[in-house]
Amino acid sequence: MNKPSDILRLDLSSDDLVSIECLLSKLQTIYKSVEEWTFLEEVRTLTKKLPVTVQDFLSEFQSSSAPVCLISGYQVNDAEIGLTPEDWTKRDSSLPALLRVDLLFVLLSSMLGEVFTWQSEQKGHLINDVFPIKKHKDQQISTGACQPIYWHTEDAFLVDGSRPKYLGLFCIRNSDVATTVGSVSKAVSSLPLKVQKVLSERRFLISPDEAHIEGDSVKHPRVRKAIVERERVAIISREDEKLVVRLDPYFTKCLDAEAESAMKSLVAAIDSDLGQQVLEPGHCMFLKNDLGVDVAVHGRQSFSPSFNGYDRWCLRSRVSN
Ligand SMILES: O=C(O)CCC(=O)C(=O)O
Ligand SMILES: [Fe+2]
Repeated sequence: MNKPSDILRLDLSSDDLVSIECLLSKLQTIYKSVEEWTFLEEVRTLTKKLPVTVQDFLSEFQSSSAPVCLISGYQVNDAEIGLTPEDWTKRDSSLPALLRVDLLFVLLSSMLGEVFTWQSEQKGHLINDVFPIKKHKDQQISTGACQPIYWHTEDAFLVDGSRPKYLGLFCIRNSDVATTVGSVSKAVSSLPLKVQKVLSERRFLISPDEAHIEGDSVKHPRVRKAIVERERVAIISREDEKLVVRLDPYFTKCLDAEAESAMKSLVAAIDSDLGQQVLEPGHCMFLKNDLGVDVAVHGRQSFSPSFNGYDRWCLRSRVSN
């Protein structure tokens, strides 16, 4: 994953940018938020108005074996985007520059499927904010900072069919904090068949991560179910030619010594080929999160937050089939 060629890339041309700006200006006169139901009803149709190069690129990503893609070139106007909020309740989504980014991100994400969210995280806002929040700074959570986020697939604790198929990250502001990315398929295929078999057996327990168990989130049925029922799960399984993955070692308990050792081998294989991508303002990255010829894990380096309004800020989307 270290080689830049491992990530499928598109750098937007000046023509693409002009047509994106035109589209966003028009949409901005109609919709005041990406959460307006009229926008959400129309969004799949509106994706047809994205430049053909972008549509083709995202279709190619879907059908390719690449686990990660990156679209670059969009210019975020840092002065107009406003300060990085203290927490997501303080976000001013009506700021025109921020609304443009929200619209673009939901449009791009909707090319891959349906954007969805969880009531248990950030009060069910469609797009999650990823920036450091003071009270989370030392936690293993995307709104933390001082701990590296150990690599994972998103929502690994959730049952089959409810995890995001794709995860999107759109960078608004960053200095040089790297997102880590790794290929699960490469790592799995480097392991002996005996180890692969152990990983595909129900010998693991995955707990919800801290973002889902904050405050009253545990009241939400899916989260409760995961905590109360503690279902034994497999880390990998196969669906036709594809790999189904739920991998979050930080929150996983291996139920016997063989399972522990298989997990250790998988972790070492992923670590040995873990790549780093510094997301720059305007970068939009999508990861195959759950099912694919290859699936990506992602995480993040630690950093020192300043809480002065200029900390790193990304948006995150979850996309289903
Ligand atoms: O901040 C990042 O680059 C990724 C953090 C993360 O794991 C997430 O937002 O799901
Ligand atoms: Fe994540």
